[in-house]
Amino acid sequence: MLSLPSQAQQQPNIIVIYADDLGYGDVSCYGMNRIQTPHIDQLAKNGLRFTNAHTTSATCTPSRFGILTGKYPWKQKNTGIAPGDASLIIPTDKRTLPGMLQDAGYQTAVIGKWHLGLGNGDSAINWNKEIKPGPLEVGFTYSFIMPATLDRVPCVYMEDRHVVNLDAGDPIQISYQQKVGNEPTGEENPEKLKLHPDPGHGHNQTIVDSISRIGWMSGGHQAHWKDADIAGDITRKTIDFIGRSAKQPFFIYFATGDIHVPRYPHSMFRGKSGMGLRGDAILQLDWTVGQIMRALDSLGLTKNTMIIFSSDNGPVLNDGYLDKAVELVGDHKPAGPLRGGKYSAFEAGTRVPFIVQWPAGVKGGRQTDVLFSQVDLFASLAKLTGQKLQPDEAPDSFDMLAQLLGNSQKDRQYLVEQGGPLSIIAGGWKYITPANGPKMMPRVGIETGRDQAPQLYNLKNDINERTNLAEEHPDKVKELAALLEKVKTD
Ligand code: NG6
Ligand code: CA
Repeated sequence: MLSLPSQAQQQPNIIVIYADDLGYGDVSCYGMNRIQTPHIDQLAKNGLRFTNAHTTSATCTPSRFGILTGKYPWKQKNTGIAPGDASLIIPTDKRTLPGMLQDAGYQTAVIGKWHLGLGNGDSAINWNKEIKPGPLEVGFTYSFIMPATLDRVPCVYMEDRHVVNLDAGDPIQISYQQKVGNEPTGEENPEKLKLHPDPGHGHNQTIVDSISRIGWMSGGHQAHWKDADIAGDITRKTIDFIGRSAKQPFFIYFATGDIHVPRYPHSMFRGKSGMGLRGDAILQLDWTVGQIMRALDSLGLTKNTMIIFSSDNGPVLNDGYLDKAVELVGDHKPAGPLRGGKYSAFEAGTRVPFIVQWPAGVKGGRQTDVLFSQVDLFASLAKLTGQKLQPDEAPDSFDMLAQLLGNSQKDRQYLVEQGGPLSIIAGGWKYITPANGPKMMPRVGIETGRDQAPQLYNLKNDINERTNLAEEHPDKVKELAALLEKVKTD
């Protein structure tokens, strides 16, 4: 067992690389063999690879809420997938994970996808003026973001409180209710598209960079991002921030848009995976990770930087665009051995790749089956950096520092998953609460995990959740249902 890191090492730089919609089986160190992800594999080789780490939820906004607040998102209203004009859903009167690290002396940055709303909701966001509250009001020293998600307007970057590159003579207007301005839309002008939406999903509103999106936008032409450049742009911003902050501890929440739709990676990667744009986006994601590792190396920061690599929810092939992800997936299993996918209550919804590399504090080349939740990062990193949590802070976050560093194999006592219906895991058993609704989401081709009857799975020997043991073990069902009720009111 490693002893606790020395004083000097207790304030490592911390970079969370948060991929979007990357499945448990989508990188080669988790079983992908159609393409290789050498940089992500290198993290695993130098670090600790988790096989049983979870997001709080099977979609993006709630998982991001969970990681940054240390609170289960389903305990607060309005934490579902946010439209691009949503107001900020993170309370500004409680410490967040980055705010706690600021108190510990860190420079903190969010770079990449935000998708947690902006503004206080008193009036509609005016994209042409200063916008707050936002990342800077919830603990970040610096912010360079895509405000929502790549398939939603506004398709512009924001740096701190302003849209980047905005021409005052071409103001931005956004609506999720009706068309604004005269921009072409996917519905009216499909001939202008380089990537077509799947008619069953929508995504056929305003066209930006020859891709139609969800929502309507006019103006801001000079500020529009180019999808093929996003990975490079945010990687550059990250490396700049590392360079600027190299002398003090820094925390970067690097939320890449890969491999969410619309997938339109740089020409360096397009057509390179043989799996269509989804596979190409995985190659781009791996490149991004490599660039960040290289920058750390060149500044001599690798040894005392903790890199945490993970994803916000499980995989989906067709999430709205005809990008051939379904046709070209072949024998690749994006969720590895797991059942379900993004949106699902089955394991693939929330069990994701999770790797920790920190040469000064984590012995490399190891794997752990310990049950871990991303919501635990708050309390664990507070422990690491010597910050005391107040009773009302990060209420659902457990101190799992020893597990994060590979010094303990003790499972989280229980873990709640949100994939539509809630589930709870404890002692290797998983209970999915009964829920009405369809068993299948035909548009995305994913099983919801819903059933009107209680479901109980023994994950120790049935990781694929095939045999419902609820009838055989009514006492277990009762015990887990009661535990979940207790957690709900904690
Ligand atoms: C869904 C969108 C999907 C994606 C998702 C959010 C439709 C039909 N589907 O509602 O395309 O945007 O929301 O993904 O609109 S997430 O990873 O940001 O949660
Ligand atoms: Ca996502």
